[in-house]
Amino acid sequence: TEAEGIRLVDLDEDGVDRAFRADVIAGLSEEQKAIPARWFYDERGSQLFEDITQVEEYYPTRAETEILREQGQDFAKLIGPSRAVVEFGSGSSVKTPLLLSAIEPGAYVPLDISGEFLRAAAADLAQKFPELPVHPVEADFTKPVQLPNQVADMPKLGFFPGSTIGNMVPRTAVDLLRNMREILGDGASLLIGMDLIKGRKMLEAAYDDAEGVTAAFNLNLLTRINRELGANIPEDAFRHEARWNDMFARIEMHLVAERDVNFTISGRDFSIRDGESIHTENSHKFGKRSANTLLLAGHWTPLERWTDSQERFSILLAEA
Ligand code: AVJ
Repeated sequence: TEAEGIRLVDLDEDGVDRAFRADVIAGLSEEQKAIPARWFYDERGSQLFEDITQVEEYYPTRAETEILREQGQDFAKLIGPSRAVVEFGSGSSVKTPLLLSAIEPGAYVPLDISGEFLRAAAADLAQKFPELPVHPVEADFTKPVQLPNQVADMPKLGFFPGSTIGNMVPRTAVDLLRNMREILGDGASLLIGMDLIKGRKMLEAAYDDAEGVTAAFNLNLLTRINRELGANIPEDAFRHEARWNDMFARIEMHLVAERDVNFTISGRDFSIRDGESIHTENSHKFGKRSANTLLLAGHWTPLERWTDSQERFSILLAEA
C-alpha cells in the first residue's frame, strides 16, 4: 500500500478511526508490509517531528528556511504583490511569515484537513499580519476544493513547502499537483519545496539521527496502533531503519522485526518474521531534471529554482 492521501476523520461505534484501522490491516496483509506515513502525526508524532527539525543531522527544514530568508527579493520580483497565497497544509510559524513578508500578498488562505491545526495557524498568522485578510478552509486538498469568494478575483500563489510532495510516489504526486492546478485556476503560480538528491551517508544520517529522535518518531507508530486499535504489538521487537533506495531516489523508513512476533489488531492475527520489515515512509529526493519533469507532468511549467548555500534543498516556482 502506498496510499498516502488524506481523509476526513470517520469514527466507528467504538470511537476507532475507520480509515486508520483499514490502512493498518490492509498494509500489514501485503507481501511487503507497509503503513502510510500520514499516520505518524498523532499528538506525540507531531511533537517528535518538531523535535526532528531541531536535530543536527536533519537539514531540510533549516535549508528551506534559509532559502525563504535569503530570496525574498527574487520572490517579490517574480511573484508580485496582491496574490492570494493558498498554503497546502496549515503552515509553519517560521516559513509562512517569511514568504508573506517578502511578497505583500492580498490574502492568505491556509487549507488543511484538520480544523484544529487550521484555526491555530490562522490565528497566529492574523496576529503577525493584522492587515492581511485570512480565510482558512477546512478541506482535503487531494479532492476538488472551492476557494472562498473573497479571493475569487485575485491571482493565486500556491505554497507547498517542506518537501511534503516527496512523501508521495510519483503517481500520487502528479495527481496532487494537477488537483492544485485545478484548485488555483488560470494565472496561478506555485512555490514548492523539494529536497535534493545527495550522498547516501548524509541522507541516511538525516533519517537516523544519533539522538534517536527519528527512531522514536518511527516507533511511535506502533504505540499509536496499540493504543488506538486495541493491538498488542511488542514494540521492543522492532528497530528503526533508514535506507536509501537508489533506484527510486528515495529514503525509506522501515520498522524491522528483530525476532518472530505474533500479535492481534482489532481481533485479527498477524505475524512478522525475524528480519522482516514494515515500510513506514518514503521521502523522495529530486534533481533539477526530475523536479521539472514532475512539475510538468502535474500541469505546471517551471519558471525559477533556488537552492540553499550548500545545495541541499530546492524551492521551485512554476506557473499554470
Ligand atoms: C515532513 C515529510 C518532509 O520526509 O523529511 C522527517 C518527514 N520523516 N524524518 C521528511 C520525516 C522522518 C519529513 N516530511
